[in-house]
Amino acid sequence: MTVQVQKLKMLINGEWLESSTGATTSIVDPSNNEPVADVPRGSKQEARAAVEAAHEALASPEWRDMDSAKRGRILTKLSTLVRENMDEMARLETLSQGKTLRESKGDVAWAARAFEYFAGLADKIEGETIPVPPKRLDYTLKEPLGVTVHIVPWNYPIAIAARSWAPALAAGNTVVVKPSETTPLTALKLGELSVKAGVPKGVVNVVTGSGAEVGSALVSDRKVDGIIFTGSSETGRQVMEAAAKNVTHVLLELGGKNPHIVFPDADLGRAVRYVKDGIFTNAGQMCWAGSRAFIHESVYDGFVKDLVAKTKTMRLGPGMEESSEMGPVVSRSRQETILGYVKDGIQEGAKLMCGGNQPAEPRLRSGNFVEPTIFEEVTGEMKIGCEEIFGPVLSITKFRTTDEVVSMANETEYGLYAGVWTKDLKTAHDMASRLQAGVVTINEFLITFPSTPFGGYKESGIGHENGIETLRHYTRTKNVSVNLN
Ligand code: TXE
Repeated sequence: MTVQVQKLKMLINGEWLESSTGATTSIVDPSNNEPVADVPRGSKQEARAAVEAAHEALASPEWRDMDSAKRGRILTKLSTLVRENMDEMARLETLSQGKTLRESKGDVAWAARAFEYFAGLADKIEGETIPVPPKRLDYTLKEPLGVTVHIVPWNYPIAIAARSWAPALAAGNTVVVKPSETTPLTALKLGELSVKAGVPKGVVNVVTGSGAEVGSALVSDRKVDGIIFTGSSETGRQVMEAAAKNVTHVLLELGGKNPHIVFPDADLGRAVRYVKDGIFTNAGQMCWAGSRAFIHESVYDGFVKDLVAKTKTMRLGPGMEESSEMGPVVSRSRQETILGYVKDGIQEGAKLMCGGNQPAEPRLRSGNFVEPTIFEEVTGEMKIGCEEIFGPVLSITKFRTTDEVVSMANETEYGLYAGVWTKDLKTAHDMASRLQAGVVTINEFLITFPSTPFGGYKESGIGHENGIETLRHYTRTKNVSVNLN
């Protein structure tokens, strides 16, 4: 298929601009590494201009004094526009990120739902009155935080952009979004749709460019009031350090090394399907991937046999092809890193059950494909047992007792997501309370709604995305104390 290379611009202060340096970045299709778009490579200058535009828009009567119900209506319109443009947006996502079209459509639908959910909250952000001694009145005002910077990664470009863009606007903030340098296409489209939906000039800015230049300039800017970052723990630390210099509020969503725990009484057929999808969806490039599976010894052999058999039948292929069940990983360098982890696993003594290579099919050689891979006999000391691989590699370990599995599951530095498989209510809730993870799912996996809080324990992050709870990150509380004497 021949793809017309699109030449795109970035959105700053209501205008579509090239980089002041004239530099561009070529966006490539991970299934064949052919160019699909040219995007401006912004510089510090554009980062500063975008923050300045957002800062001015914050004080403009058009936005500052807008009825919160009208903000809600704009977000509803945006949600509708996202739905109307679903096919094009899903195509853009798959072309640059690699995931299957079916997954991209799911992500675009999720983004539309996020705008709809926060549209409904825009006029329900309330302060409170607080009882104080007589002849006094005390109340709180919930004000917008200010200018929020959103640093978005490449694994869920549209969904992750939407989940912070939506509450930020609902609460009356102005936003500067920096998409990943590899996958900026859907964020630019979302910028275009925001303007169409009626977002005033400067309220939404989308600056394309590298993390090292544009990202670091944005997170170090003194006029920024909040940073919402999703990415690696290492970059998250750098963002936090930069934010500390200006005492800027941060919301961080970082990595994960998430366990499935399969008890013998579980619906094992269902558990096999979800353990498989929990690591091979999005070619495993997910902070919430179920990259470790702990299986009870009494059902271990049958479970692993079934899982490996089902995994071996998976069809790899370009995300644009209907028949593909798993697409490529996002870049050559990610492919090399993942295959490096496979070598480490073999060297450290884990047993490779399937996959572990690039696929042999000649037509897939030009893309960044990695076979769905399963290791067993993995321990928490092995690299593949404790580090975030961010690829289609599952580590399996046998367990005997509940105490033992809780201790193994909690052993890593991460604590984002965990899946428990059992029909026993007591076991389910006992595990929910003992697992160190921000989200625990029971007989379910890879599920999150715009209405349910999502955040990590330990090095998986600070604060929560989604749900009413996330609005804390987008508002300031002002206390007003009145003397009525
Ligand atoms: O992430 P980075 P990378 C994890 C995953 C993956 C690893 C590396 O383990 O293998 O991170 O991926 C921007 N100041 N996750 O290198 O660098 C960058 O431009 C400000 C987990 O791609 O964290 C991009 O927009 N911004 C994760 C975003 O940060 C900076 C999703 C993420 O890039 C910056 C992605 C800087 N100094 C990777 N440097 C998840 N939690 O889902 C980079 N960026």
